[in-house]
Amino acid sequence: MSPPRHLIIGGGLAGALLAVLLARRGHRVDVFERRADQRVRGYEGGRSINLALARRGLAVLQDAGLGEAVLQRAVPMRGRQVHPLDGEPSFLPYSRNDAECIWSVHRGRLNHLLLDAAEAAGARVHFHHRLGLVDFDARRAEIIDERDRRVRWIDFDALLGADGAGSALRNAMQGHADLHPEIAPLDHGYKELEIPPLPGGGFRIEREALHIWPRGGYMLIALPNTEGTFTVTLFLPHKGRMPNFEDIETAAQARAFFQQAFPDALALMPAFEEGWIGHPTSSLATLRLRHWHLDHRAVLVGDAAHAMVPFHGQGMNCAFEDVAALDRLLVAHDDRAEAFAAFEAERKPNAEAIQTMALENYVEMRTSVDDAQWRLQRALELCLAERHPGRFVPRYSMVSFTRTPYALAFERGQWQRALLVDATRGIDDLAQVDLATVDARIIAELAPLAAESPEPPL
Ligand code: FAD
Ligand code: E1W
Repeated sequence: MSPPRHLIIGGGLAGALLAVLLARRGHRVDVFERRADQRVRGYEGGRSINLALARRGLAVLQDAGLGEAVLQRAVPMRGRQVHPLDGEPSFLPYSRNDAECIWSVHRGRLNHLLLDAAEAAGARVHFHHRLGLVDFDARRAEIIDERDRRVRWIDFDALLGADGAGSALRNAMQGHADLHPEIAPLDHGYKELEIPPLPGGGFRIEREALHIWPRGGYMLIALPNTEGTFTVTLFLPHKGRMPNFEDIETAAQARAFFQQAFPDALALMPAFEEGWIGHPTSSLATLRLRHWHLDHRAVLVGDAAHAMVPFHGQGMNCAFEDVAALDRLLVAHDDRAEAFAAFEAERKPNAEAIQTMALENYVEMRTSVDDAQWRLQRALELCLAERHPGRFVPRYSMVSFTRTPYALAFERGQWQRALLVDATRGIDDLAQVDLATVDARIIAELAPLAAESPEPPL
């Protein structure tokens, strides 16, 4: 008998990593990727688009033996650099001891590295090939060559959908499974810009930080790249109350808006107008499905299963956790349908939790930073985190610096927030907090967080 044939749809971050793991298990793996092979031309001509890699995503890469290679070209971000409209920027470290940071990685280079590893493991990657229709009864997939529109029908045992938020496999599965998609579009969109290096090379703003310009109804962020550039992203409502994308019709109007809202950032972008005109305004949404798989024949991972808004920087990290879980469960279950069902049962509550936390973090990032009560709660949070290490861990830290399942981080975060609100009600200074009572409640009601451990043994 020939080994089961796995077709992975999409050679992005999740698809390429899934190909590495499945091919190493000896599976027959073919990846179909709609775009061209970005490795051919190299990245020198392309733009730098970066992503924050957190502990949980890095842990998956390390387990796959790829951690070192990724970190070599990553920039550590040790905290937030907050840029108020008037006044000096202030740096808020992510952790006191500097042990914890997130990493800015280049999306193209990371994808490149994963595709190389997939091919080295024996997976075949077919670029310019997109999934069209699927005949689930005959177990044949229509694969279209984007260059000449030629169509081939390819037999499969399992289809693995890593084809992103607009998943073609998800659409094909719709007719056969009650996926029940719910799409919640965000009324804010985004546009990417770039801060170039200084003329002699070197960074124009603090290198090892995630920069945030919170402005209440909208915000700007910037993440560092290794070459001295920063990728800047403006998040702004599409329409409605000013300012919004719809009412900014010309590059001159965009400059005037930045001059008012982000004058210091504008001064760092000599080619502002080119960037504004050259880059599209894109949309964001949360996608929830009732089911992620069709018996033993198809399963969705990453954005295809659970696209989220980017405000926690966790979409890729969550997708990597998905891939590790699917790989582990395919080994643990002889029956593929059981493995897919176990995967969905394990990951869906966690994906839903990070989707919610990502939405909440947008409000927090763009507004609360300026609120006195919010700052008092953050100060108490840091104080309690120090008094109860491994027990009272801020939600941001559980998500970014531990492998605590998202659903558990969400639940503990709710409890902790209620405590912070309670303990700071009616006071305006940390010294007024009744620490004895707060400590007692934490010890009585909040169990220590499980120590970090590797994935369950196989
Ligand atoms: P994708 O990376 O989208 O890959 C899908 C692949 O499938 C693509 O290569 C596509 O070409 C291919 N494809 C699509 N349709 C077909 C088809 N029919 N046939 C064949 N191939 C197809 N996450 C983080 O962890 N940290 C961050 O800091 C972060 N920042 C973000 C900032 C922004 C502005 C946005 C929008 C997202 C951000 N994310 C971040 C989320 C992250 O980009 C995604 O969660 C991640 O890329 C999901 O990986 P994926 O492989 O599921 O999908
Ligand atoms: C991270 C696009 C993006 C990516 C991110 C983050 C944010 C805000 C955004 C969340 C964060 C790294 N965040 N940062 N500081 N506090 N929360 O941690 O990835 Cl908008």
